[in-house]
Amino acid sequence: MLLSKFKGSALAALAGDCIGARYESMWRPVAYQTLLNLEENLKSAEKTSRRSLHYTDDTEMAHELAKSLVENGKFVAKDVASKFTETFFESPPYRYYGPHVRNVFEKLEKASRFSDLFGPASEQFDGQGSYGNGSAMRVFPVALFCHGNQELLEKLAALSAKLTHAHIDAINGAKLQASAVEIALSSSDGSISWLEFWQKLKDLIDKLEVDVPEKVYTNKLDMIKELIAREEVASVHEFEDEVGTGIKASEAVCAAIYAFLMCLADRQPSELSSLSKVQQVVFYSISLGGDTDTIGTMAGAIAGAFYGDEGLPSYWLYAFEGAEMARDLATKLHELNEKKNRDISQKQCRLS
Ligand code: AR6
Ligand code: MG
Repeated sequence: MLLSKFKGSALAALAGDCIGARYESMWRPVAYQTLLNLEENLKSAEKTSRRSLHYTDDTEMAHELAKSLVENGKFVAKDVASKFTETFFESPPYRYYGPHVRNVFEKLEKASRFSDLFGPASEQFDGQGSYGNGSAMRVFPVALFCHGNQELLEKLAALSAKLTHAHIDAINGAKLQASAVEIALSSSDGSISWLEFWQKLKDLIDKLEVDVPEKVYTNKLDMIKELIAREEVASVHEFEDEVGTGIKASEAVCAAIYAFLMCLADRQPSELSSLSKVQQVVFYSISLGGDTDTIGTMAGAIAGAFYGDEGLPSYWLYAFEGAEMARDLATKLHELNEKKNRDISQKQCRLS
């Protein structure tokens, strides 16, 4: 079951990115019927073996991070930074990187030759660091790598974020998103209510937002709880006003969490009921509009880690660029996790 969850997380993250990227520049809600029509078109990918949708920077960076973790068996900041930088400079234009992250890669490569790994990110935006969602959009491999070790998860989520995003909201966003994936890996459908899931995230944010200028995640998580508990489902416009769906980590991470929790609470729109649970989460998250590829990929990573890959349509493996890579990296991260557990139990046997 755990392998299915690892693969589900990586594949649904890919799907959310590839599908969401179609609507990224619209900056308005996406109609359910538009998404259902796209899904219908994807079905032909299996017959023609034609990759129909490209992934963007979200997946590119997540896969580079995963490769580094797999190759090294640990987090090596310099290797992650050089992998991010090399792929960035080789990227086709349709990866659509964030507008300012190029500065970081140029400084990492040219100015410091990877000797100062965290300096360039901390110089962004007059020394504030970026609060963009780029730190959280790529973090799910950290959750898979650290499964079962929350302390390590928070440490690596922060380190991986700080290579490009030094603002506290971007760092906390990466920790929150990785933790949501970890809670999803550690629980199953029927074993946890939406409110229990929400409470675990709130407990984490209460701990993280002690010494911050503004408790952005605390406020947004409280609002999410209120919106889900409400009798009438909030309109996307109200959600946009109250929580947001933009390029800030605090908005996109909370939008992804909201979409997942709405489905866990069985409040997903009836128009999507013909789809599997994971598909419902991915499509519902994209329907919110805004930064759709990044909200889609983060909601997908959580939903896939929760429901596993069984509910994913087989044509998803053919429809998206990078699907084999996603499955392969998830399998390798799972193997690492199994090995770590074997090593721990052997050590315990020797000690007893
Ligand atoms: N002050 C003012 N504006 C800021 C600040 C700040 N401290 N931090 C971020 N912004 P960036 P990303 C604004 O460039 O997070 C792609 O589509 C500023 O307008 O670091 O890596 C990805 O797929 C800045 O350009 O990019 C993601 O969805 C923007 O936030 C998305 O872009 C994004 O920060 C974000 O990528
Ligand atoms: Mg993107």
